[in-house]
Amino acid sequence: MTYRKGLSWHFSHAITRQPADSVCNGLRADERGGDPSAEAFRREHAGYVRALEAAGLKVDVLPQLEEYPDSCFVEDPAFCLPDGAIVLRPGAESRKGETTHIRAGLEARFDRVVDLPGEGFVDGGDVLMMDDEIIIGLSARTNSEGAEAFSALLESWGYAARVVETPAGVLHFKTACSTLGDGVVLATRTLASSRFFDGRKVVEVPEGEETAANAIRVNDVVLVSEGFPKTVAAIEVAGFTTVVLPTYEAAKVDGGLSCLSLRFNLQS
Ligand code: CIR
Repeated sequence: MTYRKGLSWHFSHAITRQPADSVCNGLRADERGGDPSAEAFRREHAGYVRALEAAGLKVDVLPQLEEYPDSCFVEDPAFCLPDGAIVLRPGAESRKGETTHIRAGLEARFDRVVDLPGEGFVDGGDVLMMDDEIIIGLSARTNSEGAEAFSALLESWGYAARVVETPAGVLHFKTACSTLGDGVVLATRTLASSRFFDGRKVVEVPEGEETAANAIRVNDVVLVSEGFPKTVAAIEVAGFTTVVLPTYEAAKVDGGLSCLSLRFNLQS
């Protein structure tokens, strides 16, 4: 695929969803953080929406869905490109029905909305969009059948896709890395030492701050979770402007900054 400047960070719109009261029942790998408070989560979410708006985006906030505790993590059931939106098939049983609801939000913004072909699974959290390729990480949520079908669909739209193995113990591929745009990647040491990013500049997340690897570049700024000063410094040294946001409630259910929105560019 040809290099498309800004594909991974130049956005005009975002779709988000108000966290439900049931977010306290959200999926998580362990109980160490306790249950999130829906009220505190909605406060953090409002700050997140404001930050996206301040970065220049028109943000849709879809209504809360009580029957789906993880539905505020809208990144997982879909993937957006300037050409259209793809409704994915999340790998967690309790999240499968989110697709019908996200489709309605996508149809309000996109003329072209298609379903992931076949029966395989892909979570959007496993899909890293760069400016010259799209990396799909196999994980507990994304299987080969889904990744291959998704990759073929992307290729038919003119995008280069690569399927890789997410390292063991990492929920989603993007739990451990993010694109900062223009070929620069933010990654934990585990991912940085993988061969996935050969030939690219990698900003390594300092040890002990691994949670901060899930950051998002949005137009002129990089949004980073609060509490990770060494990562903020590393991103700034690499030449980016950061905006720090609290994501304590999302973190209790394994969520981060990228998971809370679908970001896309509808202006060419
Ligand atoms: C889940 O396990 O599906 C949610 N509790 C967290 C989803 C985080 N999404 C993401 O990293 N893209």
